[in-house]
Amino acid sequence: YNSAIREVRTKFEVLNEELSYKTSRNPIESITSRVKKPFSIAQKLRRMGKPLTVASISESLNDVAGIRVVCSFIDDIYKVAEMLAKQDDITVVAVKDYIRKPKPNGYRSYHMIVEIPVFFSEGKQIMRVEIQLRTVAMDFWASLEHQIKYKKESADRPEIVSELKSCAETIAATDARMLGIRKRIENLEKESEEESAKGQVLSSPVQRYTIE
Ligand code: 0O2
Repeated sequence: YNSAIREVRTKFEVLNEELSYKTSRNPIESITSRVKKPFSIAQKLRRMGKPLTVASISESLNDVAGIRVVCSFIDDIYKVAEMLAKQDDITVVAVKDYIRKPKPNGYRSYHMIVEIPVFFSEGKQIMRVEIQLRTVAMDFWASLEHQIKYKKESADRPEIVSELKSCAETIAATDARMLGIRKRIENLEKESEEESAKGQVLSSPVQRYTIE
């Protein structure tokens, strides 16, 4: 599972490096990963009514290898997810778009389950990896929500649930505004480049005359 994580991580790092040259900014802010702990694996298998065997882990669990990709803007998530999905050694098994359709508690992220071949000494093995893509803002909410809610019954009180959801909506609105600001700046830059290109065309006959 660690090897599968390494393969997928490298793919995202390569995409980030290439895109940062093309766009002069980093679409990916950070990449973290984890292999699910044996205790959590056992708990999940028991919950699913599956036997606690190695075969059962690889057949029933999609999230033993998990990688979290934190992007700068919402459109970066869809861009890098699409670029990964197009790679011919990657098979997308499932997608859950909790950005277009957030969870009732306000949770937002783009989840993908992918299969990737990993080459070991005895041959090739197809491994599954769960990828969570989210913005910095979505990650901020999910991390804090996980910390304050984890195993705490009082966190299920309706007023707390609704306050957390309202925070998620404020954060989502800010994400959308930040994307809007970036796009406006990009358009202004493009306009000014076009203007200066026009200026060069207008002045070129004079320059040519001077040179002749
Ligand atoms: P950990 O420690 O992150 O591994 P499936 O996995 O398909 O059987 P499930 O569990 O409903 O079904 O999958 P889903 O909805 O894709 O969510 C899996 C992971 O997303 C969770 O992993 C969390 O990391 C994250 N997640 C989902 N909902 C929430 C949420 O409401 N709040 C936060 N903070 N994170 C969420 P695990 O296994 O719970 O934990």
